[in-house]
Amino acid sequence: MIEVQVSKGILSTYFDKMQRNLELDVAIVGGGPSGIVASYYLAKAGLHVALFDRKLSPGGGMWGGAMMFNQLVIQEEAMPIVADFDITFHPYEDGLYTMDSVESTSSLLYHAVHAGATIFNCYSVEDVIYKNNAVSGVVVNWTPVLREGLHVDPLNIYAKFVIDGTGHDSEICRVVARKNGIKLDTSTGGVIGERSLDVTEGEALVVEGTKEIYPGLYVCGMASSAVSGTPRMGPIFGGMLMSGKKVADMIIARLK
Ligand code: 48F
Repeated sequence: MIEVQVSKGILSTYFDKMQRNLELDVAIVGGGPSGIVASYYLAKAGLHVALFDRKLSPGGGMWGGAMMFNQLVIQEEAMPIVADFDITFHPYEDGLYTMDSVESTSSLLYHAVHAGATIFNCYSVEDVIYKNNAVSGVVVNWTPVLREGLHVDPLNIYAKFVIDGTGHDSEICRVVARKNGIKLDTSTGGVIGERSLDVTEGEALVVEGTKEIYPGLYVCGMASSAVSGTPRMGPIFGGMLMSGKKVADMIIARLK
């Protein structure tokens, strides 16, 4: 009966997919531009990587351009990454390029999945697995469960490395520091919080701050600005792409 086949097709393949992703090389929390770019390069290098995003539509702050004007600006240094994702671009002024934010976001997602990354949408990472003074995986729950405040326990997923790509709130860094009484690799040992906007400094420091912030836990994108207390940069996206590639390259160098 076709009606039942449809249901069985979804359930059996979904749970296969989930079981294949219970033990990972890398778990990425947050499907903004930096996390998606990281997932692409990690998967392309042959690593087992899954990305978890709490929203129905991953892509983070990239869909809306700025103030919902759906265009992006990217600087010259990030253009090799734009080429890897086959995004249409137009030269603008002074080494800057513009592109359509919907095409850009969907291209990132398309290429990440085709490179072999698995994306789980509607998953909120509420905690990490923390053993022997290191982060060793993520603790996930359905976003609607958390939104409704339902008292339902999560599931656990092992990963050799976790990437915090949760954007401005650097949620995973916060939870690791708060729950385990440890010091992160920041000047205060905690999450400092992002500073006000400075495009030049913000773009440079977001890439510089992309690093292993605690054993087993890397940070990329705006989460790296927020944790280390560097300026936000607004709707220029080259730093996000370069941060995603940098974190992937760092982990590939360790695992390969
Ligand atoms: O903020 P976001 O787009 O991440 P990003 O890669 O890029 C930042 C830019 O979009 C922009 C900017 C650039 O100039 O400033 O803001 O740093 O996306 C973060 C994603 O993480 C998800 C959230 O739904 C969003 O899609 N997310 C956040 N916390 C969690 C999470 C969580 N605990 N579990 C799962 N997903």
